[in-house]
Amino acid sequence: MANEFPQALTIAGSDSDGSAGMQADLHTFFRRHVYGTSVLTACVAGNSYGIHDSVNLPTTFIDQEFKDLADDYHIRASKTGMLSDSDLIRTVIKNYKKYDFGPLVVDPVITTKHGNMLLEQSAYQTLRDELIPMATVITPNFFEAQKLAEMDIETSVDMETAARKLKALGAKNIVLKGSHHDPNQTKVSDYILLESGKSFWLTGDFFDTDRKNGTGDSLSACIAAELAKGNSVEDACRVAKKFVDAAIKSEIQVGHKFGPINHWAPADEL
Ligand code: PXL
Repeated sequence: MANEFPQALTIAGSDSDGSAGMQADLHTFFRRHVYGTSVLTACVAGNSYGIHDSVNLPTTFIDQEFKDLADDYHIRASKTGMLSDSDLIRTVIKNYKKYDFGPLVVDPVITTKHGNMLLEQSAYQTLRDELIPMATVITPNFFEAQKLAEMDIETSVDMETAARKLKALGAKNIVLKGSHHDPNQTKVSDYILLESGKSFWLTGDFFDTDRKNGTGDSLSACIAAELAKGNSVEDACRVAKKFVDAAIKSEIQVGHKFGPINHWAPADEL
C-alpha cells in the first residue's frame, strides 16, 4: 500500500560531530524501523570537546521543508529538538498547525551537556508559553524541568510536583528525566505523568560514563518513533528508556571527550 510504512519527522538542528541533534534522531528512527524525515532548523559546529559555532536556517526555507514533506509523505509523529530563537519556534508552530504531522514530542532543548546555551534567553518564554502547550509529550531533563517548573527538585516527591506543574503548562504527557549527577548513585529514575492522570517511574541502572551525548535527543526520538508505529505513549516511554539505557551502557570510542551513545547496542525486541 502506498505511503503506509511508518514515517516520523525530526524538527531539529544538525550537530556536526553526529552525536546529538538531528543525527541522533535519525539514527534512532532508523534503529526503531521508522522512516526518518527532517526539517533542519539550525547547524551547530562542534565536536566531543564542545560547540564552537551555530547558524539558524532562514524561516522561509523551513516553511519550504514543511511544505515539501506535507506534499508527499505520511508523517505519523514528530519531535522537536534545537529551536534556538523565537522566530524559529513560531515558524515551527505555524507549520505544525497547518499540516497534520501526528503527535508532537517536544524535547525542550535549552543547553548541551557541556552547558552551552542552545536556546536564546528571549526564546525561552516562547518555548514555555507557545510550544509546550502543543506538545503531546515533553521530555525535559532534570535541569530543564527545574527551570520550566520554577522549582528546585531534590526528592522524588519534588519530581512528582514538578511533573504536575509541567502538565499545567499544557503538555499532555510528561517524561521527567531523573538526576544523574551523583557519581555514587546506582540507579536513575524517570517519572512519567500521562494525560489520563496515570503515573509511574521508570528506573534503569546508572552508568558513569562521559559518552552520553545525544541521550535526550534519542529518548525523545524513540518516543516519536514508537508513536509513529501506532504505539501508546506509555509503551513508547517504556521502550525509549530501555533503548537509551542500552545505548549508554555499550560505549563506542569515537571522539576524545564527551562522546556519543551507541545506537547499535539496543536489541530489536525492546
Ligand atoms: O543534545 C542537545 C543538542 C540538540 N541539538 C543539537 C546539538 C545538541 C547538543 O550538542 O548540538 C544540534
